Amino acid sequence: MPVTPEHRYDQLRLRQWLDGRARADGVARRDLFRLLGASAALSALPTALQSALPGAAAPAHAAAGIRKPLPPEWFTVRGTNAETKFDALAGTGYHTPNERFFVRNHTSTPALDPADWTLTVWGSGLRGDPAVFGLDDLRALPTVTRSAVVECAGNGRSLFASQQGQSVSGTAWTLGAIGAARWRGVRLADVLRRAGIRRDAVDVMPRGLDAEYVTPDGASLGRVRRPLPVAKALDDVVLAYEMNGEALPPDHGSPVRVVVPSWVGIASVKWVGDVEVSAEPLYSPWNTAFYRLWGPTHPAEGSPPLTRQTLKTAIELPWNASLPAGERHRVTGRSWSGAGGVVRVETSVDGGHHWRSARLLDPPRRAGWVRWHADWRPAVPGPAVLLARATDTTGRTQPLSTAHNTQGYLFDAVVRHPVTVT
Ligand SMILES: Nc1nc2c(c(=O)[nH]1)N[C@H]1C(S)=C(S)[C@@H](COP(=O)(O)O)O[C@H]1N2
Ligand SMILES: [Mo]
Repeated sequence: MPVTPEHRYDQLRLRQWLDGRARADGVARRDLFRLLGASAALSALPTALQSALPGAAAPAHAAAGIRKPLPPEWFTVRGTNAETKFDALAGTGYHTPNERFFVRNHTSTPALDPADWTLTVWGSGLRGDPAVFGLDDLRALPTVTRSAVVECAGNGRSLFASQQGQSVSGTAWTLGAIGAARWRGVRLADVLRRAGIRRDAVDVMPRGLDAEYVTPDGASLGRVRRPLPVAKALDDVVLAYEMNGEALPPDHGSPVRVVVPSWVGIASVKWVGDVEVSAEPLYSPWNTAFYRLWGPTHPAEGSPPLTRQTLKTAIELPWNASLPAGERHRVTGRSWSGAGGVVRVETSVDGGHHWRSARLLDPPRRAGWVRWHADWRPAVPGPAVLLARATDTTGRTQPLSTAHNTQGYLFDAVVRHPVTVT
């Protein structure tokens, strides 16, 4: 089944909502009217994604609600979240060790006992009653292992400010809100079929068992949940219980999480406890108020909900790394694209006048990244800027700037990485 372009499905879904044929529990009506364009001029910008969280006061090696150790050489703590330092990925291989994988928590990592955990699949899109699966029931189904990155839609967000002078709301990630893992589990499609999904089901909404998310304004948006069109849900989505050969760690969704390859990280719901299968379209705050593009170059009513990730490159060096002059340095990095694999990476040390091909160490992989390296012998001491840009299987190359959007999603511009030649 082909995945319908999201903008077409979104228009249909909105019309159905207007006709009273879609469900939007926990979504403010004004957010839906804004998407319809009915009150675009009046609508306030969402403020719920502010990065000012109480956790900011915590020491830099701990984040409220994250269970695993966060050594400062591997992580930057940002509120309830922990960003992987890209230089901590140098030499770690293709997959990101679980201990170094970034964490994005709306609230806190919950303590769930795998022995009591169940997954309930329910809703108007099933032929009959809800179906309940325990972990053993999932383990009895055919297993699948998929390598995929999980990346936050806001990865790179701070570059809107630091590189383009634009203000955006949300966690000020640099480029480390991404990791690659081998996810082992079962196909969501197999579970939905066993639960008796009907042919007229349209949306599938997994929901997390972590606490309700309360915005900085004090509004509870309910538990983290986001609808997936049924075509994507039946395509390559995994219910994962293992990550890189280990039981899924608590911070990454233990005992079971959803993994939606190539899509924005919010789709990959952690600690999943139920999945609503609906014959009517569904909304949640995570496909209405958040995860759409608003800004001068986007439709007044906002873009369709974000689905695929964009194209990015990161260098595995600290910001302002010192590199001795007159020596050959092997600059390493990674590039990735939600639209398909990366086929070319080029670097420039003269502000983009000349570009040289980097050596790719991996074949292009859908939903994955490629590692690369390029040698550089800087002659003159002083500040310098390294540029690297990727081209993906669709032929798209990273641009020099990204069109602004108020929530700072999908930054894809070439990053100017400062270093100091000593
Ligand atoms: N239940 C639940 N699922 C969630 C989240 C969350 O806070 N709660 N955060 C989402 C977001 S925004 C991202 S980017 C990814 C991060 O996955 P990770 O913490 O395993 O790196 O999980 C997604 N799934
Ligand atoms: Mo995210």
